[in-house]
Amino acid sequence: GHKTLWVVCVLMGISSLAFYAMAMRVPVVGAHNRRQLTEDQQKRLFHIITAFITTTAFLSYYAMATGSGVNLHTTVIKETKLHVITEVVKRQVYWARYVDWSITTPLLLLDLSLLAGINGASILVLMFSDVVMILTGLFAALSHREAQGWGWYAFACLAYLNIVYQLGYKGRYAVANKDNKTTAFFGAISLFTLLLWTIYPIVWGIADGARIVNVDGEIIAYAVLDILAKPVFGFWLLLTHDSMSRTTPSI
Ligand code: RET
Repeated sequence: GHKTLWVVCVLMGISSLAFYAMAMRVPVVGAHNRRQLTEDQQKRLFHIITAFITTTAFLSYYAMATGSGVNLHTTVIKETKLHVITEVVKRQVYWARYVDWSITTPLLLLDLSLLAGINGASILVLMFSDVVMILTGLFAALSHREAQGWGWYAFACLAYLNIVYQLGYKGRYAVANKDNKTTAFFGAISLFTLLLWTIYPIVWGIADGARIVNVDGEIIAYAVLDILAKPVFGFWLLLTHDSMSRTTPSI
């Protein structure tokens, strides 16, 4: 478990450096005209947002690997009618994940929103639902009673369904105004995102919630998901976006 946390920490650090280097290579001075300047600034925005995402994950994995982002949490399993607790279960809760996710998942949605050209109000709705999803997920993880925890989990799932709706319908509607390449690329990367994100609540349910999988298994599952959702997503987005704006004239 511990080794995995360090490996991901290093990977996130290296990806961040790569994204900052890529951001610096986007020219913002010496543009030929105003439109070119705006396009370069927009491009740099994607690079910066994506670099922030992996930087946050780097810090959170550093916290988890060194043992500062984790708490030993007690859940009541059995109690008598007079509320005498007769059975508890203790498990590590890596709360640093939720701090990471509350910053990075809105930024991931911002990347996708800017790609699709979703309007400001819908971006706000997406980000609000996202923060609700992560914070109610944190409350689920920190519950001392199982039923209470599943209640929070249900609220988080509702918020997630709204994200799927907003991105799936509003996103597709907005991107239809853009060129064919952008539409196709948004279709692919948003599908990748939604499929990947759907695995998180499943892992949570099996590991954190039902405790069928132990803490080591949980660490490995989230590690794989986080690498796909952040560095792999990031390189895919930036490299594709770079090559698209080189070949398609923007109108
Ligand atoms: C929780 C538990 C409660 C129910 C739901 C969840 C969803 C979490 C998601 C997390 C995505 C994280 C990403 C991290 C980036 O690296 C909080 C697990 C619905 C969708 C993409």
